[in-house]
Amino acid sequence: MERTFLMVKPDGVQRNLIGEIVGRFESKGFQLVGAKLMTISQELAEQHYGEHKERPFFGELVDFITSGPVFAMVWEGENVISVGRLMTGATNPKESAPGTIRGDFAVTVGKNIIHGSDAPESAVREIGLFFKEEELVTYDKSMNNWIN
Ligand code: YYY
Ligand code: MG
Repeated sequence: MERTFLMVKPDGVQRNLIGEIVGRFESKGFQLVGAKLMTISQELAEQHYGEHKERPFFGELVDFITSGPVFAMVWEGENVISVGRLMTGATNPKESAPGTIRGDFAVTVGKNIIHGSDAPESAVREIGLFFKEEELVTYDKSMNNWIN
């Protein structure tokens, strides 16, 4: 089953949105297979956002993502990577549709509440950066027969 890495960023944690965000993915029918509240080190932040190293906002992005605890998660389900991105909404909240997490809760691109992997390769890479294999729990939910 497909997996993705999702993370409530420091602004989302401070704004008490962990439950709201977890609830949306649970209600949708995806399955949580790993989660932890943690503070990201400078090194992990630079690795996670490595693709943006040359971008002008890189320094601010790393400062922001290390500025307070985040809630890191792995979710599983059919098409969870692309659907997770749809539920997250456009990167810049001024373009995120209402009904998406960023559309409903964020105003500015620098504080856009949530991270989600954008492709199968980045999902595998990001899950590996944040979680050890033994921290991920594979389990059956009988409810899945009513979803998939
Ligand atoms: O994957 P996603 O988070 O939607 O966007 P990315 O293009 O990967 O950028 C990562 C992160 O960087 C974004 O969530 C906010 C920040 N950022 C920014 O501060 N300013 C920009 N112009 C673009 C992105
Ligand atoms: Mg991205």
